[in-house]
Amino acid sequence: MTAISATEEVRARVETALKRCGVDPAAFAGDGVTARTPVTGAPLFDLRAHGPAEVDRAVDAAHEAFLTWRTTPAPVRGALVKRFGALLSEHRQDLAALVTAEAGKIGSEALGEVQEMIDVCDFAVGLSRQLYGRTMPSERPGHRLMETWHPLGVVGVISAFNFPVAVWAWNAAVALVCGDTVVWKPSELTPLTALACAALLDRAAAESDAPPHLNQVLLGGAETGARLVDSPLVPLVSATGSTRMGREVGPRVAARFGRSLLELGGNNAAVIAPSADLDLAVDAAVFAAAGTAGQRCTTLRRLIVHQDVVDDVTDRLSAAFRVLPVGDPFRDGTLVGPLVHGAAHAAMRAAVERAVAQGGSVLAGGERELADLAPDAHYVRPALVRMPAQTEVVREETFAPVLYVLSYRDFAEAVELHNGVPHGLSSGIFTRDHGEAERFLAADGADCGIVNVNIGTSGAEIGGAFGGEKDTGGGRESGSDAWRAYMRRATNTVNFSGRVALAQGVDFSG
Ligand code: UN1
Repeated sequence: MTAISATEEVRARVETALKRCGVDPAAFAGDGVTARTPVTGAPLFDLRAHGPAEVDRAVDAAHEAFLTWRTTPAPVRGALVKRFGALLSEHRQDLAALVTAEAGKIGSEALGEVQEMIDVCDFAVGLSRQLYGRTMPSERPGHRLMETWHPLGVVGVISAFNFPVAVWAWNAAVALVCGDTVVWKPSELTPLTALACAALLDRAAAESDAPPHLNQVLLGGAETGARLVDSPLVPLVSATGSTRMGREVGPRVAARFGRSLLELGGNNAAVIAPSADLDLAVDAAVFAAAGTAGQRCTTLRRLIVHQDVVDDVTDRLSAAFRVLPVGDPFRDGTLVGPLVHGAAHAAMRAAVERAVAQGGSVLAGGERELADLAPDAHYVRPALVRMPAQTEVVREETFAPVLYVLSYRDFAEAVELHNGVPHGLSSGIFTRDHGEAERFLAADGADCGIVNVNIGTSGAEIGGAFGGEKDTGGGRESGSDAWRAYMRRATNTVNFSGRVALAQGVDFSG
């Protein structure tokens, strides 16, 4: 269990997976973006970053494709997404291997992420026959009042390393059935995974006689993203990443009256009430806090536990954290893979140090592991830190596995602590008290976009709308009626009365 795959082994897996998906990395060779693996911390391939002229060309080509795609019947657009979903199923192992290699996710979570793509394709295919508008009763005789939803245009998708494919797929599958085209700027940490997905989508498009350039990938860093964000031919920018990134993207898009759909950070909490089933609560908390090495935007970062059960909960959690198998995500049995890079590790160390300085005590974890076997990688044992209060560091999002534990006396205090942070993404309560659960779900309960009962904060299904409030950015993606963000609404009034009848009873006959 302790051995770490050699970089050569990871590179070989990556090459095989890319080849099967139809990507030759040599075709993308150049400078500007280095594909790395957090499994060993080593570089895999040097890739060419796209310059501003290429961003513009990609957007122009996407706009050109949009002009055809917008009049392609939505169910026909759905047929393309159906084919894409089938290709994703066929290549699920290849894509999962790439996700593990570039994002460091364990096999089961990497496969889960690919499953999320397949599921959202299914969802979007159904949606392609359900882009419903409403009809309303007109106040005028012989008139019909209705709304029509039309395709919007080119959607710029900016995605993060931690969900290198699922979040793009939420956007792309829905955007495509809505009649939009996509230009995708993936995280520079996960370029290969993006190229593989794009190649499969191109294959699906070619097999479906769809126009070229429905989806294009732009490799590069912040400048590449900024060029996309500023493009007037991109009416919607859907960006997932840090709150800092969202603060730049949102105003820039708004300045040109574009729309942005922001899915930013989270500082997610769960409340454990005295009536909770503690076995269930602890199991759920361990996955939510330590899964994906604490690098989900939905990761559980704060646990707010009733004072009567807090010692019991921390004892159980400490025991669980101490034995979590940390190691090579390619190995069966590993549950916690590496952090994505050294900066993430430095941020974790700094947060734990600050927590201690602010009165906290580390109950378990926090140490670096496997440094002898993989000196350039960053494996850590998830940290459990008991805090005397919701101090400054607790109110911040640190993108690493650090779980702060706070205690509360009454329900109102629990909700206040819960909501007392800038972010508002995901939350949960563990309780057997039905009334308390309902109060948590109510208007004056948890203030997040995702609020769960007896479920941790991470691992949402694609059928619901995903996103959150406050510093999380307010966007909603994936299921429910999130599709509306990808379309424009036209209100239509049709007069079949044969005479002029003005609304609000206005008489203009003189
Ligand atoms: C993210 O971390 O950006 O709910 C997305 C979850 C996943 C998606 C997370 N379905 O944890």
